[in-house]
Amino acid sequence: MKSWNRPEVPPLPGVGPVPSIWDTASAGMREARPAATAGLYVCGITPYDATHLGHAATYLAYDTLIRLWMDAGYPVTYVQNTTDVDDPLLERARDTGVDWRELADSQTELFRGDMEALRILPPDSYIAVTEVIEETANAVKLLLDRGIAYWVENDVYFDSAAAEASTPWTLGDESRLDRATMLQFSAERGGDPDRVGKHDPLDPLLWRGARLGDPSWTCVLGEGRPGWHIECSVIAQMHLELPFTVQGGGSDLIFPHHEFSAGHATAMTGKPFAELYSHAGLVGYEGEKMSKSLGNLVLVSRLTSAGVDPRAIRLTLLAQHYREDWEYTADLLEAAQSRLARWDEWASAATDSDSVDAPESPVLAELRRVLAVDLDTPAAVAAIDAAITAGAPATSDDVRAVDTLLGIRLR
Ligand code: 5CA
Ligand code: ZN
Repeated sequence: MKSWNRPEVPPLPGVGPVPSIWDTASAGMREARPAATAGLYVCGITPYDATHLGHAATYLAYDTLIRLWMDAGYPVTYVQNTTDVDDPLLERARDTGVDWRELADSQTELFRGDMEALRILPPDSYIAVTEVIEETANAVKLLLDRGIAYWVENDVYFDSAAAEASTPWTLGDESRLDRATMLQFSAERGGDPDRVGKHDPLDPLLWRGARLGDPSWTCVLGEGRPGWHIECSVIAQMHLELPFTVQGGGSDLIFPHHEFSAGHATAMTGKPFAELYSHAGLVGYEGEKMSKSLGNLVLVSRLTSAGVDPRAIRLTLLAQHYREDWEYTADLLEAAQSRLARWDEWASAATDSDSVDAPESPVLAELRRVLAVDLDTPAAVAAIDAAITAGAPATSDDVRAVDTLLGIRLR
């Protein structure tokens, strides 16, 4: 599927450090040091009600990670999916009387435009689930043949116990949650722990047999469509070498989604899925997690069409640490707008330092230092504020560093 246009990332003098990030699976800070090429998979949107500030914050976190890898001299292969066929999307299409494909296409297009406006680097492979139905069905067939999946009526489930017995994956490896929490999250996040006939209430759906009025495809399993976790498992395996460097997404995906995407992949390949499992905090609004189901959304496109500079939206998000849960308020956007004006003024008086051979400026050194420790964008923002307050005139390298590492092109 078409991705979106890539913003320019200017080269900087010298080389940045390899970033470290928090790893959910080992509950610690780990150096995200790529083998040769950095491999990144970030779970994409389910295309309806795109793009709210929670989505934008999550994609911005991994955009920052990519910028740091590039600055450290690593090539990056970045893969993202779009869940263009799934229960909530189909439900929305039915409720609004829109064809589900049309809904998915138009919302994906809106998302592309928002990502471009925010200058978020595009994935190298942007893959819709409907593009990999056959591959997914084959993957499920493989798991059935190996005895790691089983039928319940027309549907196929992953057999967690069989996977634990015959593969290196263990339930809880990625999420580190106790069983009671897993059961709760399974019920809240698309699972069906109460389905009769499953071997374990936590076993997730791999394949959903055709239902009347539901889209379905004919393949090795008969008629149906993929379950949720298997889609990311298959798409990642098609475009990245396992284990790839970082699996990313919002913290609402820790369980069951990332736990089982990894479990499915390991069951298929015998290899770990990713080296690191990274999760962004959730953005709230008016006291709740910003979510499509609650409808408390602040959409990027609504802000930009009201005339808000997308750079101010980006700066609002950068001023928060990606791993914290936080709540959006209009005050935060206003603060970012004033900050952006101040930064623009600073940049407009920049003296020419130029040339990639010049030594690292103090501003660049500070940005590199703070960002390399768990993508500390608030500290990077504070460093620019401090340089301006200290009255140090900007050099063109400083301005370029803000562009390359923070993705904000000052004027
Ligand atoms: N299509 C699946 C992933 S395979 C999905 O979760 N789609 S989504 O549209 O619900 O979310 C897209 C991405 O945004 C996911 O990484 C999700 O974790 C993240 N996300 C959703 N809501 C928020 C929020 N309020 N704050 C931060 N990130 C969020
Ligand atoms: Zn996913």
